Amino acid sequence: MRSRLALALLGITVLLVAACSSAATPGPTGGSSTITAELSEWAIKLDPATGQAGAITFTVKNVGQKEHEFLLIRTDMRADSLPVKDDEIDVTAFGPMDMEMSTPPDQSSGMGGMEHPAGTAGQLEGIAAGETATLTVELEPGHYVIVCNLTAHYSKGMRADFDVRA
Ligand SMILES: [Cu+2]
Repeated sequence: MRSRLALALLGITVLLVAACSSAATPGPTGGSSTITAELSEWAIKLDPATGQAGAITFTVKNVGQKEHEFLLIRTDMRADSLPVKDDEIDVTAFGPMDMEMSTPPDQSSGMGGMEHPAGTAGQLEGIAAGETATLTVELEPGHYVIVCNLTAHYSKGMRADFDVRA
């Protein structure tokens, strides 16, 4: 009985610690305009996880064994609480990223080959194991998430929070 309670308390403590460490920790310094991202099974590691508003270059390394992709989404949601549909993130749910509302989300064309699909702020597709790709995007201050949206990769842990400071 007693040890059960202790275990339960321990579980709660672990959850609290996890919640705290995954929350954004705003610091006094600005972010970086060059970010290194490491993709693997099943994680996305950012160094650093804070960018400086303006042109930001991501150097994306696939250090895993499988092909991955890099998808940047602007949203206030945390990386681990995005809506999942059919084992993928429905990026069109985030709406067009551009300030001008000229291009509504297009349901028919799909994601293939589009450089800047509705709902994303940038993406790199089909990064083979061992490959490194780069992406430079103009970003405004705010919260972003980075995911790999290949089937089930997000759910397995390929997601990261990313903040951009003014
Ligand atoms: Cu992946």
